Amino acid sequence: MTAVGGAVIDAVPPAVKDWAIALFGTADKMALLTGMVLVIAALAALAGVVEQRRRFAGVGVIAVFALAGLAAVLTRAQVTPNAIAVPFVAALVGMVLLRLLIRRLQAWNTSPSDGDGADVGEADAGGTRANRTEGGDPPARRAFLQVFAAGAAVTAVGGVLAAVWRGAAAGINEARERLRLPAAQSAAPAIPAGAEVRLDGMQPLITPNRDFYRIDTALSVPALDPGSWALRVTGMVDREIELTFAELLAKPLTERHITIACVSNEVGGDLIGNARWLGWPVRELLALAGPKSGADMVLSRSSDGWTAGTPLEVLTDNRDALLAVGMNGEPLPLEHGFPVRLVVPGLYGYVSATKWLTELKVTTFANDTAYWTPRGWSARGPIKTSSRIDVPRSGRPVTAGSVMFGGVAWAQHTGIGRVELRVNRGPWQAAELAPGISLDTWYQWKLGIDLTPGQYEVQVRATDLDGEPQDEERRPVAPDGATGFHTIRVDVKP
Ligand SMILES: Nc1nc2c(c(=O)[nH]1)N[C@H]1C(S)=C(S)[C@@H](COP(=O)(O)O)O[C@H]1N2
Ligand SMILES: [Mo]
Repeated sequence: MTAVGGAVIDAVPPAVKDWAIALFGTADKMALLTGMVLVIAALAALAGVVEQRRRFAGVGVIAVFALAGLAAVLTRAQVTPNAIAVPFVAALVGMVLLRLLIRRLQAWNTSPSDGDGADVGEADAGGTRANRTEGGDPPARRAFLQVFAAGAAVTAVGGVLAAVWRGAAAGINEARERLRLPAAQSAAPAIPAGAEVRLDGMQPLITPNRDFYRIDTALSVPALDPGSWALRVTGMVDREIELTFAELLAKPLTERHITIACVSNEVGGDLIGNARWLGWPVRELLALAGPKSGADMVLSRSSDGWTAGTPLEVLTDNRDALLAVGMNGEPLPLEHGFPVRLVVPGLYGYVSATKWLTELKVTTFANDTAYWTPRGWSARGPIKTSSRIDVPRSGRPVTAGSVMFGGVAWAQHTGIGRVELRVNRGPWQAAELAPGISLDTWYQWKLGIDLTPGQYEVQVRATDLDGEPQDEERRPVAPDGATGFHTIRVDVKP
């Protein structure tokens, strides 16, 4: 089912831009899954109905659906024996169940007076009794049983799929729990005193793993075995390289705080987080491979075939672009790319932060296209300087007097120079900027403003360390990131 979903996602025509945009979000994944469950339920019901009319017709419906599932699995990049077996097993279970239930139903229909319904449960027994009191042919009961048969078939199919995936994920979770990451050779710089502004309602400076936003196209989280994981460096290189997880852990590792953000983050949104990442600098791996002249892009690929295109220059300059294995002192959580992902300071996730990483292909922007590029998103995605007001919460009333404002600002890899607020489009007032952990992380800020009772509009603006203010013009997230000032309404009570 997830393979079908994945194929659906991939098949979205690039022209259907809004669709693709929506899929950056996580809630839409639920909508897609719900839609698929409904389709499967409808198909199962259809199988039940036609099987009743004609023997094996319903079995045929299931077979066609299973073949569609198989086709979907085979067109996915990650074809595992399990994934191929799933449609077969599910179809077989569905067919056997359907035949059994239809036989039971037909036996009933030919002798309506026999059978007490005890072996099909409470609800069915009730239904049977009700029909019997009406006497004659029980179409209501038949319809009920058809739905029951269909429901059972759906449950069987869904159950097999879920069990196969859960079994795999549980094993990998155990492997992750057992894993002990080595200490960093180059430790993360200490967090400066005062970097964390302690105001009620502020987000923590370091985002805990469980609260870290999650964005990807994966309907089920890939469960990769670190024991068999390998990263291949291919394409325009002097030497192709294959690196195992053990080899990666044996490298001198670097630990850094880096704030990553999603291109779909709206102004004021929460698709951004700051973590302490442990990994090996990508530039060192690329240096071993030796990129050929003319190459200008690295196409990174995940186990499920998703790709990001990152400028080669960004991965080879002095910034700490990492092949990350650790997040806030633990192995990467499965949802955040276990066992290995990319983390690149200064670029949106869709062009850099490949989770469940399996390949780095050195290539060119002219010859290769990453996943989101034909779907309405820019091939290049540097993070735009931005800022957010977290305190007070928009629309939450506050008391007149000195009202405390607080929030974050980021200009990854350049650093924040200043943050200002303005009330009702008045003059900009400088906020108190806390020291940043590094140029690659967000900074926190706060400012008390005296306000008398009334309604106010408050805006925030960040300026980077090069003196570039953030863009005032309101632009949507597509094609390369939203701009505009985060604006909140404040209701000041006497
Ligand atoms: N394999 C894979 N990696 C991916 C994606 C994806 O869809 N598949 N999405 C990217 C996007 S758009 C973002 S914003 C970041 C989000 O990383 P996170 O979920 O760890 O916050 O992952 C990136 N890496
Ligand atoms: Mo993203």
